[in-house]
Amino acid sequence: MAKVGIVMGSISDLSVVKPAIDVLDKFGVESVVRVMSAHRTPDAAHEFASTAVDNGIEVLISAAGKAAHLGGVLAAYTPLPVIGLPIKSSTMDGLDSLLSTVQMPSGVPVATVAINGGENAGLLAVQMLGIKYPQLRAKFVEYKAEMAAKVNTADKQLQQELNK
Ligand code: RP5
Repeated sequence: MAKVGIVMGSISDLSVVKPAIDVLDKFGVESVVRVMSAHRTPDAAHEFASTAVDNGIEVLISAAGKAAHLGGVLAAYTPLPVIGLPIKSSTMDGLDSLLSTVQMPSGVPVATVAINGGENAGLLAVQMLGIKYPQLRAKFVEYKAEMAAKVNTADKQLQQELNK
C-alpha cells in the first residue's frame, strides 16, 4: 500500500505535523515520520531523500520553520514529489518559512501548502497517491461529499434560524 515520508526539521514542529499524520491514518496511508534538519543533520536528510524510492516511499512531506529550506534540500535528492509545509515558528509569523519553501528556483518544485497547513499537506499527499491507487481516489471523493454535506447542513440551520 501507499507510503508517505514525513520529515520535520525539529521536534518542535510536531504539533503542526500531527494533523497531516492523522489525515494519512484516516485514509489508511502508511507514513514514516522523521526529524531531520537541512542544516543540523544534513547528511541524514540527504540519505533519507536519496533512498526514499528504494524504501517504498511515494510522496514526501517536508515541514520546516524559519529559513530552513528543508523542502528544497529533500527535493534536490529525490524524483518524488515533495509537499512543503511551512511552520509558523519565528518572529516573522511564518512568512520566512513560507518563502523559503515556496519560492524554489526553476527545476526543483516544492508543492507548498499554507503556513501551518498540516491537514492540507496530508490531503494533498492522498490526492497525489489517488492518481495511482483508485481506492484512495474513491475515498477522497467520499471525503469531499461529506465536507459538502456538512456545509449544506450548516446552511440549512442558518436559514431556519434567520427565518424564525
Ligand atoms: C527549523 O527551525 C525547524 O523546522 C523549526 O521549525 C525551526 C526551529 O527549530 P528549533 O529551534 O525549535 O529546534 O529548522
